[in-house]
Amino acid sequence: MKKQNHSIETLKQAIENLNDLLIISHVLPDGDNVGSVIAMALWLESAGKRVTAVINGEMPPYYRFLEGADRLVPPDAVEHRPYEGVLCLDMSDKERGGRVWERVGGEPTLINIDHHVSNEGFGDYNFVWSDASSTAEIVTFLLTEWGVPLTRAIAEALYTGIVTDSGSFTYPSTSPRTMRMAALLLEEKPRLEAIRENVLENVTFKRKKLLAAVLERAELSCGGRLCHAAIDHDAIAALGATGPDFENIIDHLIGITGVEYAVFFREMEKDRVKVGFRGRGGNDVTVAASRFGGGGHKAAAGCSFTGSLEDAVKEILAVVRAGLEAN
Ligand SMILES: [Mn+2]
Repeated sequence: MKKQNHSIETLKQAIENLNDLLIISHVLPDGDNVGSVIAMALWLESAGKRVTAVINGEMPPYYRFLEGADRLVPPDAVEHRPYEGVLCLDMSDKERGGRVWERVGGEPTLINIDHHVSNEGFGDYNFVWSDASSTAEIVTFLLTEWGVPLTRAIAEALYTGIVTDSGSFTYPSTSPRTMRMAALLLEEKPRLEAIRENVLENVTFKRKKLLAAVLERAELSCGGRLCHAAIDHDAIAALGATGPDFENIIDHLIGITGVEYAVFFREMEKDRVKVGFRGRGGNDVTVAASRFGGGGHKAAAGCSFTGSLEDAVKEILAVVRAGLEAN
């Protein structure tokens, strides 16, 4: 059962009581989690806390320009010791933190700040707004409510998080509050051109080649309403593509004229397939994703499949097609 949110004041008190914090987010880092982690780390460090901020995977090159990005350490570099608190940002559940938990000793207070619909409140303190565009939007709200002065570096990190997670303010989760939070951040004059050049218009040759390989494998079905593509581990290895190269690649499948449902299959290793779902036109992709143990938002979800790439495609598309044909 979903737990109720703690009040803004209770949450602030909980964080202020902690002097030694680990800040973590989900594996396969994206703009929202990198931005939110950086913003919280910059604030808590300036407040005199001992802070270990984690980048849970390879730092995507697009976010390296952010001030504070170089303070983030990979899970392997996290000291294995007790922590007073773990601040979990943009994580639908505890497991999304992956291997970093192996480094966490003691009985830390867990603080959970997130915007995923499937987040049931795994923290000792929870603040989950499933209607927010991004965790960065929530962090902006909390920091300003708490009277934390926003610096340019904090604003840039959070603005990047909102821009990336809201599809540059176009996803349905974009609300008047999203714009109000963005307006507060703009007061600090984040370098918009740097955000555009680094985040929105900065694609490596390798990633373009990966996109070509994915589109080469794309197939339409259900009268053109469904588009899927599957790429095996050997092809990925031949391209040298890694985690960050795959970010948003599925948008190129859902963005095809007439397509209202997209599924992308990426073979991670033998018998493990990562599956991404995107929907539009009212399709709720969490229905299929949750059937396979995953979750996410109505328009964007994911799951991990144990079994061959072939079986993943067969079994998951069967569920998706049955859903699509029913409406
Ligand atoms: Mn997010």
